[in-house]
Amino acid sequence: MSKPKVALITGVTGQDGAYLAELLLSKGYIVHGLKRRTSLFNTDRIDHLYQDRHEESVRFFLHHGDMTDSSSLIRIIQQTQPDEIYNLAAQSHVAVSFEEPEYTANSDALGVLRILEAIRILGLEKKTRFYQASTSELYGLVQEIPQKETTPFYPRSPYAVAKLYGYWIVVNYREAYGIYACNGILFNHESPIRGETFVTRKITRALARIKLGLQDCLFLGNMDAKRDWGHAKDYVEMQWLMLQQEKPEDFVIATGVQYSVRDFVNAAAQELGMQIRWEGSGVDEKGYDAHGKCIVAVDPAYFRPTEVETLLGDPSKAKEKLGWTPRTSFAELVAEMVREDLKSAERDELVKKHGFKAMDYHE
Ligand code: NDP
Ligand code: GDR
Repeated sequence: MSKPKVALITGVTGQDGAYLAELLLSKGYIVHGLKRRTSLFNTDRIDHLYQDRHEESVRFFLHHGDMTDSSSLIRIIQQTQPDEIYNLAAQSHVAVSFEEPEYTANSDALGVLRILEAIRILGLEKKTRFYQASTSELYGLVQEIPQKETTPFYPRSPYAVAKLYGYWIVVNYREAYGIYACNGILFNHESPIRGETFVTRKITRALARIKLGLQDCLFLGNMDAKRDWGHAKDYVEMQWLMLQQEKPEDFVIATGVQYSVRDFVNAAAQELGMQIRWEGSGVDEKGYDAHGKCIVAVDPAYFRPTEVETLLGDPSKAKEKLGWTPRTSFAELVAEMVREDLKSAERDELVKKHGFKAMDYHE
């Protein structure tokens, strides 16, 4: 029997990390996940994968570490000797990056360098393959429609600028040291386990709660923004495939179809059997339900100092070389997210009915 491959995933507690860990375990990998210290449990998304380390044939391990702490990264890579590293850890919220620009640069830009240097320091250049979670945010103020691998970058946030450094340091270490390292330039991808403050999940969660009377109104920022939204579960498969090629290359992963934030609201509402009537424009735009109650409104607090208005990917290269075709349509993605958020809202409704306080969060 051949030895199982060993993978290290940074950001294993995040949306993509959880799906990727699940995928690699299903392929027989030994999976190590890097997890940062938090004051509350943050392993909700991977609890179903947890294996008691005292049991035999355990294949999933968690390690405490941080993208801002070289010593922890070197130690974990030395201990685990991975065949593949998937660098998914990041301060990944664009709006938050305007509030925490220095931390975002430290984790999202220098963090990438720290891992690549760890590979060099430990002499793993020929053994360890490296995947970097690059992003369509690099295109920012778009220079070409649709965006492909050769489209010039124009980042529009501290997050995107940090990821731009990450992108180029990967290219540089590949060329300078022959490391098998590649960038997946992934367009937005969502799922029922998407973070609650990204716009898609915020919408599906809020509308499900509004439907059950647990919330009054959904406040959003720029509803004209357009994105190319795919399903995270489909996208992590491409992350893995990029590391299985003969030569390391960078790939755009996208659906090639674009919708506005308002389109997403309409699709989610429809899924819940709600019809939204829109009135007004700009900051005065409002969405009303069938009883004339305002359930969607604009709050300029969610506007960004510099916005990315439109993103649309051209995944031709991935189609040709990786055999990529998105499996989940926009309508299926919205339906799945709504279904899961409706279940959570129903649970909260039940809890409330019995006099207990339901879980809530504040942005
Ligand atoms: P999430 O925000 O869901 O997950 C981010 C992960 O990084 C979490 O596990 C988080 O830990 C961890 N993390 C954050 N900061 C640190 C740190 N300093 N040290 C160690 N771990 C840290 O992101 P996604 O899963 O959606 O995205 C994965 C990656 O892909 C990110 O790098 C993101 O920027 C990038 N990306 C995402 C796209 C998308 O549409 N989802 C598109 C393109 C790129 P914790 O759970 O403790 O917060
Ligand atoms: P994005 O995702 O910035 O594209 O980054 P997000 O869902 O946060 O925003 C998408 C668009 O919706 C607009 N918007 C709002 N956004 C949020 N979060 N909350 C709101 O209330 C709201 N109202 C309107 C935004 O202005 C924006 O135009 C995501 C992250 O996963 C990144 O890590 C990743 O790199 C990119 O996708 C590709």
